[in-house]
Order: sequence, then structure tokens, then C-alpha cells
Amino acid sequence: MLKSVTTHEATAADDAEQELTDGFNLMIDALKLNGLDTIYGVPGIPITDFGRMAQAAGIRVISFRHEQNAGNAAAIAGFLTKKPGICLTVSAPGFLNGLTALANATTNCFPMILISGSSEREIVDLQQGDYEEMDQLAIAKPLCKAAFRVLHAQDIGIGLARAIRAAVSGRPGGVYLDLPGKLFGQVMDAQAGTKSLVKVIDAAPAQIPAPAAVKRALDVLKSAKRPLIILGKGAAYAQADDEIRALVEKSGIPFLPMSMAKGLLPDTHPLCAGAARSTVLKDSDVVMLIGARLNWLLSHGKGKSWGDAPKKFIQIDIEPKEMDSNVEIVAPVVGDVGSCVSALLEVINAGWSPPPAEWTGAVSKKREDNVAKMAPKLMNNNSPMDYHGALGALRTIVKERPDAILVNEGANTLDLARGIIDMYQPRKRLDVGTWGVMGIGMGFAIAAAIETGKPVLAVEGDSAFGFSGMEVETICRYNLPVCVVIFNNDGIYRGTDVNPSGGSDVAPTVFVKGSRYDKMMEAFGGVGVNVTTPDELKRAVNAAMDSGKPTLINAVIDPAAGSESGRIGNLNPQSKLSKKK
Ligand code: OXT
Ligand code: ADP
Ligand code: MG
Repeated sequence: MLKSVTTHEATAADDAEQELTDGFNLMIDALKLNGLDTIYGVPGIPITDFGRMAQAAGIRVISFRHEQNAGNAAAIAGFLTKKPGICLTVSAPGFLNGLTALANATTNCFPMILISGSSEREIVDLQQGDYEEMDQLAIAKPLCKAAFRVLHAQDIGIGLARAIRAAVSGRPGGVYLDLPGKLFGQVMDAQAGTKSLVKVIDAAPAQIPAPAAVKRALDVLKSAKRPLIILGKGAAYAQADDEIRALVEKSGIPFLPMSMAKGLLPDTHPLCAGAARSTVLKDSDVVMLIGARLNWLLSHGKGKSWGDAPKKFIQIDIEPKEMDSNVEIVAPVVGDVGSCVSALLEVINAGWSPPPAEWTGAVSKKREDNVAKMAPKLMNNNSPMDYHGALGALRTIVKERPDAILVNEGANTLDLARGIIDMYQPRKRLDVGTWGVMGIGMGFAIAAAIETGKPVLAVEGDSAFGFSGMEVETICRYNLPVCVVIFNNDGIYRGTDVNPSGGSDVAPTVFVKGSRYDKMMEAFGGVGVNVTTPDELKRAVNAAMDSGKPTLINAVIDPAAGSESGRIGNLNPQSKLSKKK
């Protein structure tokens, strides 16, 4: 008689027998013991029964149409909750489909665990052609923070514990857990099984910064005439929202939020320098990075964007190896954001002189000028819409519904939305992150709705949406409060490119003109709306958010409105010779 070790429905007959458990039940019990109550995945051999049994045991099992989307859902669940998001895939092809999301999670420092069924070791290692044969552990290893395989049922508890710790401790990231099919069926004594499980205590221990490091950082900060704080998604992840707000306000230092750190303090905060980005990067003399890396998104901390004036960097990060990765960090503060910011605050609270008014005044002036320049563009009611008109409408909606979660991907659709739509609360903006990856849209939207219960507004380029579009069926199946707005400009960046050869194929960046993505949502019982003006867009989104019904709005955008690669055209090598041909 096989029994889950946590569900005891013993009958008199059972008592006479030895109580047994198996790999399926042990894995479920191990997840539950650690508060991991949601699985994102795609069923199939050898994990179909695992999903069924997990659901029967009270775990929420959200079934997707493609593993990449399930993986993205797990990754963003990890970002939102600080618990590793769980993605469950079948062997080889399913595993590979999930791998992009695992690698992306690792790159973005989101904690997730990709659990994949796999084929039998004996056959895989002899390369004898098993069903979906693949050495998955070896393939996953270079793409994630840690990878483990469990071969014996009694090691399931330890295996999951190692995976949880690896995912959330230190710099968070993706972890792979390989479970060969045979493991699930392995039977063992139920009591011994219970004992073998591990409840992970303090999975992400606080990392307290050294007092000398804190002092060094404050000394540098005090010496600044034009200080700047840059908040990154590590700061958002840390959930030290009150401390971060206090640090900014008590120090009086302007802050620049990276994309997913928007809303830690409202974008409308008087110290927000989001609308004065180039000025503060160029003119600041001391920059304190909090949970943000000096990677391509910050021009590696050097070059034209950072100006000629000498610059000193202070960096708060949990990962010691991040220091000096691109430029010298004169004051590294290694620790978790909450502990580091609290330590800084203690000193600042004891007495602090705000930065010179000349500096804060110059930042405010630049911000106000840029906001004023943008304002009239946002008020147009043109048809077909341009990005500014459409985003002006969405901006008002987010202002009125600050607790809604905004998911955003595309090129122009991403870059312009990032600047135009102000955010007011932490962790409400979820986007393409460090890799600029298309395809996060529906996975992020689904997990955001599931994990937070809040309404979700997904603003998607028509190309971006295509990478995960089939999941609108998933949104309808679970009846999630997700409103997808597709900025339909007939293609990638623009819908106006032509085939230079004159042949009958359209240009590589161009899609079917006049597509009606709204019909996709209708196909599964959701609401589809086609809109051609900002006013119509606003009405349709408000109706969707009020009703909470799955909705897809096809927003017709002028195909000529976008620019090549959005705002990162400078990164796109373009041939000078091609035009001469
Ligand atoms: O300070 P200044 O004066 O300079 O002004 C700045 C701000 O101060 C100001 N600002 C404001 N002014 C007024 N008011 C407000 N509120 C305000 N806020 C800001 O505005 C300017 C600009 O500010 P910003 O944006 O902060 O500054 P900047 O310099 O742009 O920032 C630099 C960056 C690097 C931080 C920023 O640009 C950024 O975060 N960029 C991220 C870009 C990114 O990741 N893009 C996605 C990838 S693009 C490409 O690769 C695509 N692909 C290929 C592909 C991908 N990615 N993935 C996969 C799996 N396969 C293929 C594809 C297929 S995009 C794409 C699809 C595109 O087509 P779609 O149809 O989906 O989309 P459309 O383009 O719409 O057609
Ligand atoms: P952004 O793209 O917003 O600039 P990045 O992803 O580049 O942000 O940087 C996030 C940084 O935050 C990473 O270097 C990571 O190590 C760090 N980090 C993540 N969580 C924490 C935490 N709890 N405390 C301190 N640093 C953290
Ligand atoms: Mg487009």
C-alpha cells in the first residue's frame, strides 16, 4: 500500500501492513514542507502522474502550452515572492524548451528551480537510445547557478533542500533538478521517508555588511557634490522597500530607477531622476549602485554616457565578484540590500547634510523640462495611433490603478512604455530584463496574476507577443485577470520595410498587415477588442480591468511610427555597404 507521508487515511487493514511511500509522494511532500505550493509546467512522460498527484495533494499546478512560458512564469514568481518558482518539464525536448527560461532567470538573478523528468541513467550513459535520451544534467550545468540529480528516493528531501538554498541564497538564480523517471516509482518505508525530508531553515540568510565597508561608503558619499543613487532590480527583489525609501529621502540624493526598479519610490517623486537620465549619468560625481550591475544597460560605467568628469562608484550587492566587474568600485559594500541600506541609514539618521541645492535643482529642472516636452505628445488622439498617444492613455490607467502589474516587451513598445508609464509601487513593472529577451510576456503575466491576485496589464509589441501568444488559452483556462494590449504596427520595429530585391516575399521585419490578434482571445472564450484611437484604447482597458475577464486588445499603431530597435538602435550593427548595392 503506497501512501503519501503527510496524508494519513489509514484503515484497519493498512495498519497491519508496513506503510510505504514512493518518489512521487516524497517529492510532493518535500515541496509542501518548504512552502512551495505552485508548479508551472507542461505534463507528459515521465511527470504526468506527478502533476496529477501534486494537484490532488493541494499544490496548484498551472499547465502551459509551452515550457518556455512555464519557465518564465516560475522565474518571475521567484522574483515576486523571494521563493524559488518551480517549473516542471518532461525529458529532453521539454527540458530544452524550459532551458531558455532557466538561463534567463540566472542572468536576471531570479530564483527558480527547473525540475525535469529524465530518461534512465544506465541507458543514457551508454547512449543506447532511450526514449527522449539526453544527458540533461550536463547540458543544464553551464546555464544555471547549480544543477543536481537525485537517484534514490531517500535523497529527494536533501536534493530539493540543496536546490532551494542554491536558488535563493547569495545572488539568486536558476537551479536545475534532474529526476530520472525511475526515481518516481521507487518505494520506501513511509516513516523513513518522512525523516528523510528537509525543511530548509533560513534559506537566504541575511548578509550583514562589514562596518568598515559601510563607513567607507558613507565617507565617499559625504564627499560628493553631485551624488546619485541607482536602484536596480536587486533592490526591488530584496523587498526592503521602506528602508530604500528612507535612505533616498533622508539623504536627499536623486535616484535613477532601472526598468524593473521603477516604483520602489514613485516615478513622480521629487527626487526621481528617471526623466533626467543622461544628465545625472554625465554630471554626477559619486554614484551609489544598489542592486544594479554596471552592464550594457548602464554603458558599463564608462564612455560617452558617463561624461568626462571623474566619477566614483559605491556598490551595494550581495555578490562580491560583481565589484570591479567593469570599472573600479571605490567603496564596495557586500551584503543583502536590506542589511546594507539599514546600516547606512543608521548613520544618516544620526545627522546628514543633503547634497548641494545647485545639484538637486539642476536635476529637477532637467526632469521638469523633459516631462513638459513629452506632455503634449501624450495627449494626441491620432488614428492610427502613434506610440505616444497610445501610451498616454495607458499611463493614465496605471496612475489610476497603481497596484496593477505591468508586463512589457517589444522594442519601441518597450522603450517608450518604460519612459512614459510612471510606476507608483514596487515590483509592479516586469519586463525583458538583462537580456532584452522577447517571449516573457504571457508567462510573466500568468504568474503575476497567480502569485499576487492583482490585475495584470501586459503591453506587448506584436512581434514580442508572438513568442508566447498561445498562452492566451492558458489565461482563459484559468480565467485570469489579464488584459493584453498588443501594439500592432504590422511588424518588428516597423511594418513599412520593403523587400529590397523586389521579390514577392515581404521584408524580414514585416508581418501580415491588419492582423486581428483580438480574435485569438475570442477563440478561447475571452474578450477581444480592436481599437484605433487612444480614447477607445482607454475605454477598452478600463472595461477589462473592471471586469477582470481575460481580454486582448488589438491596438492599431501606425506602421511607420517606430524606429529601428527602439532606443537601442546604436547596438544594432548596420551595413554601410548594403545600401550601395
Ligand atoms: O535624459 P534624456 O534627455 O536622454 O532622456 C531620457 C530620459 O531622461 C527621458 N525620460 C522621460 N522624459 C519625459 N518624461 C518621462 N517620464 C521620462 N522618462 C524618461 O527619456 C529619455 C530616454 O530614457 P531611457 O529610456 O531611460 O533612456 P535610454 O537612454 O533609452 O536608456 C538606455 C537603456 C539601455 C537603459 C534603455 O534603452 C533600456 O533599458 N533598453 C532595453 C532595451 C531592450 O532590452 N530591448 C529589447 C530587445 S530589442 C531586440 O533585440 C528585439 N528583438 C530581437 C529578439 C529578442 N530580443 N529576443 C529574442 C528571443 N529573439 C529576438 C525582437 C524580435 S525587439 C524584437 C521585437 C520588436 O518588435 P515588436 O513588434 O515587439 O515591438 P515594436 O518595436 O513596437 O514593433
Ligand atoms: P538592473 O538590470 O535592474 O540594473 P541587475 O539585474 O543588473 O539589475 O542587478 C541586480 C543585482 O542585484 C545583481 O548584481 C544581484 O547580485 C543583486 N542582488 C540581488 N538580490 C540582492 C539582494 N537581496 N541584496 C543585494 N543584492 C542583490
Ligand atoms: Mg511591432
